[in-house]
Amino acid sequence: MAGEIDKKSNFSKWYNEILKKANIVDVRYPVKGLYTWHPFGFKLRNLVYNELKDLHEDTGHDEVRFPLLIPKTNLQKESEHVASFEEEVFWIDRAGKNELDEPLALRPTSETAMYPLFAEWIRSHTDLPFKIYQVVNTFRYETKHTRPLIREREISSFKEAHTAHKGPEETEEQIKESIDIYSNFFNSLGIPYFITKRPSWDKFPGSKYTIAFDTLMPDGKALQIGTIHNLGTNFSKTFEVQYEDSDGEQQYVHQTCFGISARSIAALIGVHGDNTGLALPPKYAPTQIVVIPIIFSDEDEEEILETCRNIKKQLENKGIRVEIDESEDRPGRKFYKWELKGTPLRIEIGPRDLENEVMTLVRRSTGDKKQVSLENPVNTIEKEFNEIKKEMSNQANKEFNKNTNKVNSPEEGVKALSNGGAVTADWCGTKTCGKKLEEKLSADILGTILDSEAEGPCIGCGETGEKKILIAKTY
Ligand code: A5A
Ligand code: MG
Ligand code: ZN
Repeated sequence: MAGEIDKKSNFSKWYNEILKKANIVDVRYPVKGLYTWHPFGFKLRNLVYNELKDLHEDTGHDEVRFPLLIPKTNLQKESEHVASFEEEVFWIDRAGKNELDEPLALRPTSETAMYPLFAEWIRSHTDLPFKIYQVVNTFRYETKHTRPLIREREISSFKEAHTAHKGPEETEEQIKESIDIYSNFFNSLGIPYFITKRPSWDKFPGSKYTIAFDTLMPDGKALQIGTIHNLGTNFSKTFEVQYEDSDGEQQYVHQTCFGISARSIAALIGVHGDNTGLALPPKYAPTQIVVIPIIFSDEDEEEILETCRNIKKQLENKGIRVEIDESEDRPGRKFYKWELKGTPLRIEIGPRDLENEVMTLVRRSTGDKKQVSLENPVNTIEKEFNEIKKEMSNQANKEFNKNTNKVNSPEEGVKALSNGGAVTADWCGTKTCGKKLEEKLSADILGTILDSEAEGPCIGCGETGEKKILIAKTY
């Protein structure tokens, strides 16, 4: 992006600029919080979501599609759920000239759309576990600062999964599986994350508890990129979702739900991008390789182009997404254009390369350049892709770990958080102390680190520490 905007010191501006320059989304739709995907952005989105869908399918979740509109009485059945979403719901109460008999809500999430039908679909213990997901748009009238992909009012790419089980043990097993699915997903994107159990005051409305994935964005703020909720029997009692157990008794199912949005794309862009533009792991780049002929004279032209096309064909036959840039632009201009789009690998072929029977490879992530034989390009490229992926993950992890530090007092916390990032601390586990701590640090308790134990006393009140918590400023 001509290197003008610095990602770290001016993240908001960098982010908006990259969404525009790299053709991810257009923000000029005339309704606040609604954004339009460009073709390039949507290709990237689909590559990422195909992985997410595969991970669900591979673990036995089947895709469904429920309607967008929820009757008011259904939405309002679960009291804790509706109380929390009340302020965020868009309503339809008219159609043409007529007022509707019953207002319809645009789904803010689909529990109350789905579970009345779960009561019909689930009859017997042989129907369990029951595992479905859908990728849809949902609507929330967000009052905090809206941002493309990060805080949308039309959550354009909402993946929500919903499961039902016989009892609490099976439900805990499902939570573990969902944590695995999300871990695999973010590992594959090279996005580092914390997994925490949200404090009671920040759990999903209507759930017993919430497990959340958070990453750190370049401005040092934490972004919640996925959540997993144990719903217990709260919703099944409300919507009468029962099954007949092996003794012929009626039992309420135990439920979970878990969601991911386009925040996963925002994180991918934010974590790996740099002042030149996007940087994408090979698996997710709409164009994985660009081949650039370096032509100095008419004499060389034909043979160079021939070689470029030949390489392209060999790679394409293996399903690698590759393009040749045969435009009239000068090479430097081409390099810049494909770097901005995050193309992970550039192949340059010029007269010198031909002479030596090599091609020049340039990695987007590091700028590293090397010559490799023209023989067997598929093998070479597959190896390159693996290394690039590893390198990008390592780089992201390094940054993430550098920005996560243990503190032993609120003062240390304030100081550490002033540079952005997250801090870990020992905590007594009480809400009053937690709330005070959040105020003192002007930051949020993301939650308790799973399976952690405190090493010392609570940094808030000095009482016995129970758990290790993560604290960060958040979006
Ligand atoms: N039914 C469950 C899964 C649910 O709705 N959970 S949730 O409210 O936590 O949302 C799931 C995920 O969607 C969140 O973890 C967050 O990453 C993302 N999300 C929430 N609100 C969003 C918004 N306004 N814009 C973009 N993403 C959002
Ligand atoms: Mg909310
Ligand atoms: Zn305390």
